[in-house]
Amino acid sequence: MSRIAPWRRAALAAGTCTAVASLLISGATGAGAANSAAAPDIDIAAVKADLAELQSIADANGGNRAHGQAGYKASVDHLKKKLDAAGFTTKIQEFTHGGATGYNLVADWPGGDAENVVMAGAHLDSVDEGPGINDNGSGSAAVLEVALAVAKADLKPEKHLRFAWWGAEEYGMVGSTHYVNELGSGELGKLDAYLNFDMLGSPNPGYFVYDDDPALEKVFTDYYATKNIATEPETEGDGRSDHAPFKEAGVPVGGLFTGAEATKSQAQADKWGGKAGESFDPCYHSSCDSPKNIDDKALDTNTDAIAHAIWQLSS
Ligand code: DTR
Ligand code: ZN
Ligand code: ZN
Repeated sequence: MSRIAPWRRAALAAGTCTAVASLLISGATGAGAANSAAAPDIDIAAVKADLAELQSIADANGGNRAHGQAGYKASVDHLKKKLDAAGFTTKIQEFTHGGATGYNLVADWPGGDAENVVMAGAHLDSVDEGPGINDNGSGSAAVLEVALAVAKADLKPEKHLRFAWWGAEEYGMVGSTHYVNELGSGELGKLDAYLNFDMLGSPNPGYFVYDDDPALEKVFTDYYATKNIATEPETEGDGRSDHAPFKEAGVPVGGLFTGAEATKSQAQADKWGGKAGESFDPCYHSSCDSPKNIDDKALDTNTDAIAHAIWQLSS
């Protein structure tokens, strides 16, 4: 049972959660944010190198990076090593599911107001069928490279920054639910935003922006507008990824998605290219979800959008 911070419960009861969220976020998107340094461009080559390393980890561990398999823990250890070297305070949170131990990796960037936390996350586990490079090496690598860019810039944000990589999402957001339930209402109440990134490089990409919180949605839609990229509200995934337990606990959520098993409409093909009727990701949950199953432009653009949101929301 997830907990809701008392003041958030009151807000939810009064139906003013979005207004409260907008109030919380507006501080980050107000005049002060306009003066914050712009986020750096994240090198897509670094993201692709992370994906190659995740593929190698799967290759060396039975072909997957699934919960309960050696490839998943090797993925966690690989990312933790990079984050520790960059100066993050990291923690591996264990949980059990299906008789196997699962692991969440949480990395805090030292500094910022601990009472106002901006968090970004992605699930690091794959399905048993394959290496899970788009689902969800893409989100995991994008969040990793943005975190490493924070460290490289030695960012001193107003708000505290926290990054997380979840276990056992494919079993029903098990790792992220465990994290939310263990966090406690006091700490949950400090989360101004949780941003989720699951499948950012689908080969026939759509640019879908989570529409759960208007203020967070606007941070992304405004960014894509500057790139002349048309977006659509993300509606397919309600309750289907790691933002769900945070939303249920009253935390404002946002995020990005490029499409899974759904097929592209003619209107979407007109907007984004490709053919109507094509699956956004024909290798979804399949053994062919390898680095070849990535649209570099989509992954590059989405990674830069994450950096923009992190810089803006934490300033
Ligand atoms: N649950 C994700 C895939 C997924 C399907 N629809 C959405 C919408 C938004 C985010 C993710 C997804 C998975 O299979 O990991
Ligand atoms: Zn999946
Ligand atoms: Zn996923």
